[in-house]
Amino acid sequence: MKIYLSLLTLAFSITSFAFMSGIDPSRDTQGEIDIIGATIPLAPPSASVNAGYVKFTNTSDKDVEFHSFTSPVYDSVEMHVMEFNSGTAKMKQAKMILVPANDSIELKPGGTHLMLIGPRRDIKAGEQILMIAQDSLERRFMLKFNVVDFRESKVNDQNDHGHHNH
Ligand SMILES: [Cu+2]
Repeated sequence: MKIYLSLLTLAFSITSFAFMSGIDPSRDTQGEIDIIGATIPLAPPSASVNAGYVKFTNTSDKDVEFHSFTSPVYDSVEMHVMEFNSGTAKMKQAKMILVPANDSIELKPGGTHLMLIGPRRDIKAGEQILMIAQDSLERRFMLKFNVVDFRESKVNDQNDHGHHNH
């Protein structure tokens, strides 16, 4: 739990500046959902799944139900909740994520999260991954997830040396 908390703190400090917008201007949803700290922790290159974390704040007086998430970078994105049964935790796919009116929901390690399945290319720390959420009214919300390397390994820095040519 302590680890989770410190990861979250780090995630917020890194990404909070980047999240003033995130709403598709072609739909009339401006200001309704605040998207805070959308983060994808960098996964090993061989990983076939990863997770996405974000806090949604609903500033309207109507519930918002997200029914689907898609990303051009992943084969599929599922909504997962955690189920706790006699001491064990298990992920379970959910049909929707509810953001109650005038309330927030936080997708975080150990809780509800987005499961990112089948990356279509290499994903690097520091880049932004586009995701599109669709709600029950078929409105679309554009989200930008920051890919963050929480390992902060010095060894990794050395390995990367000489690869800054793009
Ligand atoms: Cu999951």
